[in-house]
Amino acid sequence: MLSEKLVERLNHQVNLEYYSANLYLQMSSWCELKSLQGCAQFLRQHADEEMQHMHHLFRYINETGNMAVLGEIKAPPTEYKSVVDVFQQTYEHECYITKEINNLVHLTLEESDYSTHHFLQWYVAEQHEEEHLFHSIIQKIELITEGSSNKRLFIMDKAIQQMAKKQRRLVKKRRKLS
Ligand code: OFO
Repeated sequence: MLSEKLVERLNHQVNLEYYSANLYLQMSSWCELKSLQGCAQFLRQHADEEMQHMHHLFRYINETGNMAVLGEIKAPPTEYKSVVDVFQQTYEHECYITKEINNLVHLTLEESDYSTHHFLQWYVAEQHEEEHLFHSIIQKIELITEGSSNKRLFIMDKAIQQMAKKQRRLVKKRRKLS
């Protein structure tokens, strides 16, 4: 039995995951327009993952006999200074999501809701992976684009495309296991 406060906070997280999906999809559109197809593919795939995060939470709320509620989702930004800015913003966004997940986990302990506490451990592990992933992308971009020639930018895009392919294989593997 979830408390009202926890239902409200879980629904807030549903909407944040939805926003994350929209944010990454919007960023992919910006990348497409700059002919950075590798980055666009990576971000589109990541948007799909965020939708899975949203559905996972949505189902959990329903399974506990409560109403999952989709609220108003704010529009993501459409302008970015550069591809570094795009990935810097993804990293900052993931750090923000981690804080929100941690607050949720803290609330489950305050309310002795060990079932929801257990459920949220998947998100705790996922946030660790995602912060690491986006931080490593920023480091790679900074390394490759030092001097910022277009050729280097092209190499960087290819590297991100390879990461996107690897990520897709991992998602397929996870789906087979679940
Ligand atoms: Fe990017 O992990 Fe969900 O939001």
